[in-house]
Amino acid sequence: MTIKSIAIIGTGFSGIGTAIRLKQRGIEDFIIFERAQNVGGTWRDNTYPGCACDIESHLYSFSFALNPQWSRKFSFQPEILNYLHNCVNQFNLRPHIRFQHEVIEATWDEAHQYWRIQTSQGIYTARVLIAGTGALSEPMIPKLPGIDLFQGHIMHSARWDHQYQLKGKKVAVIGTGASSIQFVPEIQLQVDQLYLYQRTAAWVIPRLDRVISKLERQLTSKIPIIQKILRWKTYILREALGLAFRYPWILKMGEILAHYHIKRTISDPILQKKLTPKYRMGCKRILISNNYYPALAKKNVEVITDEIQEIRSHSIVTRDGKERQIDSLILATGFHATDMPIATKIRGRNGTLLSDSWKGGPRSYLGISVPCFPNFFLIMGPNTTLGHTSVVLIIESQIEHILKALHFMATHQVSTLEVKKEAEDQFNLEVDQQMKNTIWSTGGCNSWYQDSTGRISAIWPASIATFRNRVEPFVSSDYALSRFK
Ligand code: N01
Repeated sequence: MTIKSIAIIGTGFSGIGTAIRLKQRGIEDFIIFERAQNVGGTWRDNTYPGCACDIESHLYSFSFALNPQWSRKFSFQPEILNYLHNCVNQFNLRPHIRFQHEVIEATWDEAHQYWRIQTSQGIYTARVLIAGTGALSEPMIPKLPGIDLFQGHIMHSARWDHQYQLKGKKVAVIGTGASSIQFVPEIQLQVDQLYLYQRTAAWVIPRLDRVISKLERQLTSKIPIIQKILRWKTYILREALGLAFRYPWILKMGEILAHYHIKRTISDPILQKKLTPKYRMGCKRILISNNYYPALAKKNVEVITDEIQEIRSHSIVTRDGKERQIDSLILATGFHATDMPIATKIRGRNGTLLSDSWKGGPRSYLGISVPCFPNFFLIMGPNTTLGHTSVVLIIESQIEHILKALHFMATHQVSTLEVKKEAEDQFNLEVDQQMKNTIWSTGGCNSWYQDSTGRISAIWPASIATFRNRVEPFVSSDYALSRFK
């Protein structure tokens, strides 16, 4: 069995970005496991109508693979997926990818000092394991009473069934987060009746989208510096926006805008009230849409805020005793974000499972390394999600750290690198201190940024500049090292 230097799990932005940067450094001895038949991660899996990015494409793309051809300010899913395909082709990554290879379990082999990776198509070994599986890969199916007894059509927003015709049907949607607000206006046009079950109203502001003209695209193609300037402009504006999450009084202005957005688009005061959030803006992801509220005001839509009591074979019953007959149930209920399923598949020293070591409260050093898990790197690990800007910036910083770690290993004959517990504790202390006065701590909401222990372990509490300064340097003294004998 040949031992690979590096194994990567996943071909989303994290896996593809890592592979590109490895190749740019002249490293070819790596393999990528992908459970699906094609690349793209969450942008492959989420194909619901209206699926789009709420961050500007010039920033939601790699700095080392700029795309001058974006057709809109905020791209739709097919264009982002196409971009990822182009990256794979441009950097010739396909020979490295093993499609339909689901990682069943990866175990650190202490005797041989490598990772033993059991996939759905056999066992592989690698000195270094990089998990690029992200936080939004496994759909969350809510444990609602009776959900298993539902006899109609059911799907999760991240696993859209395009064969099923919604036209003329009575459809229930559970959830009013980032995914829901994108597809609800699309399906409202087709369905006979739409019941939208809302547990918590979201803060929604206008989407300032626009088409990027052919002339603009030609200019960015011919004069690449223009695209870099556009990226910088967006980066700086979004960093400035990030201040609002740490100084929540600034968000008052956003709240005024959002209230106005509701009043401008909805005339029914009862519906206005239902859609007005009861927590501070920013505590949950701020959503952008121009067509969500107008869709909810249509005659074939009912927004239901009573708690779901039970799901029956063809209906949903709420606490107020009302039963609504439905043909189809769409779960827009998000993902297993803080209880990342990949953690149940990674065994470090002494066979310890990552999920057992986390015990429902994921922690790490820089969102990358975890004690007892040698030569293992996460991308988009704990405390790396963002509320204000592009996560691709986080991914790029983490990749830089990992590249430096790999370079250090190669130039210092290091066989294993394992982060020290003190370094991890220090990092989490810093994160928790920075989190204290942010809107995520004080905003009065429950969100998927909190884990089962109540700690906010999903989101990064500061700016990208702070993240870069902390993450991009490789501080070897934060790691315990052993060398090849
Ligand atoms: O999921 P969500 P999502 N009973 O977790 C409700 C990213 N994203 O798929 O708020 C009833 O936001 C839940 O209610 P509540 C982005 O990072 C990015 O929409 O918990 N309701 C909520 O309304 C985003 O944050 C883009 O009270 C239940 C909804 O389901 C992340 O994906 C685009 C329930 C879940 O909302 C997830 O978004 C789309 C229950 N038992 C998504 N359980 C970009 O543009 C859950 N809910 C980059």
